Amino acid sequence: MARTVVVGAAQMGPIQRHQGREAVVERLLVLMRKAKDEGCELVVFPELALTTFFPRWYMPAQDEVDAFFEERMPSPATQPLFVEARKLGIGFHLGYAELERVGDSVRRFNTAILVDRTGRIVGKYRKIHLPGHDSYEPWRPFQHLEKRYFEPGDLGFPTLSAHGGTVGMLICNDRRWPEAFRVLGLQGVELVLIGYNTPALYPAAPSNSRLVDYHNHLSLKAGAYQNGTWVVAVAKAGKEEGCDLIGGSCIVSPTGEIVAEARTLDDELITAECDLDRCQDIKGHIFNFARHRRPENYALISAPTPQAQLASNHKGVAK
Ligand code: CDV
Repeated sequence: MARTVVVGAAQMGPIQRHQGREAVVERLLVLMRKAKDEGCELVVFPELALTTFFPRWYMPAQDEVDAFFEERMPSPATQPLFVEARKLGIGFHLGYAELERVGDSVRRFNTAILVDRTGRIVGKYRKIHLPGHDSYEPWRPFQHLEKRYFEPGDLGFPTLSAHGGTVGMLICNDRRWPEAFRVLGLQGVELVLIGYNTPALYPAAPSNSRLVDYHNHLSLKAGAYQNGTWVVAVAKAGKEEGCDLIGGSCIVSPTGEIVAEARTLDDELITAECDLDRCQDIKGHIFNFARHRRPENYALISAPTPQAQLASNHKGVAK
């Protein structure tokens, strides 16, 4: 029996700071219903999809930061997503800022969840590669304080059985790291769901800004091909609080080809029929891990970064 999943990538246009959760959830519901109308059984929303991308600001008061976090999922504001998913019989993937209280301590993560077609949370991933910096850097046109506001994910790179296949999640900067894709690939992943918020300007190396869209697709296509997996990558795009975010949401086949791509920087749904059995064309041949991998030569990959490399990374401006 064919294992075909119709997936929707629900790109979002910008969310301004004054826009509340309820208004954002309304937009997500419109996209979810459209996905259902177009035959999707799964719809994928971006990273930190409920608020503006707040790490662009330095906020000394923790209360101000915490206003962007969700202590409960679902919450009264997000419950309509779960209710509608159940009513429509559609799964969804959602990125949000997660605040977890354990006794007296508070932990904060950049998180994504997978919700099944009955409205039940069946998977969670906490972003591991946190880009940016942890203190205010006045030279930047905007901040990128993910290292200040989140701690690195503590769940590893899990996969789960869903939609007839093996599903994994990455969040934004993770997609640039072959190691992240490979750890999913080694678990037989067939569908990788990724949300992102990527500024069009890369302040630390401005001459690379012209390549931001290219590097987005390069990473997604390489991750898909090298691991024989479908990839669904979804942006929050457009001019958000004066900061331009790239679009380019896309669905990539296991051969590394983009089969659907967003054309706007607004709320936009793209869809594709993902035949999970096509993963075998790659997994069973050119990237047949069991036959061709040589892990005895890869020890450096999982060892701490060598001293010589650390020294060269510290030359120039901090990134
Ligand atoms: N949200 C992100 O992780 N954004 C990074 C930017 C800062 C480079 C990204 O990798 O797209």
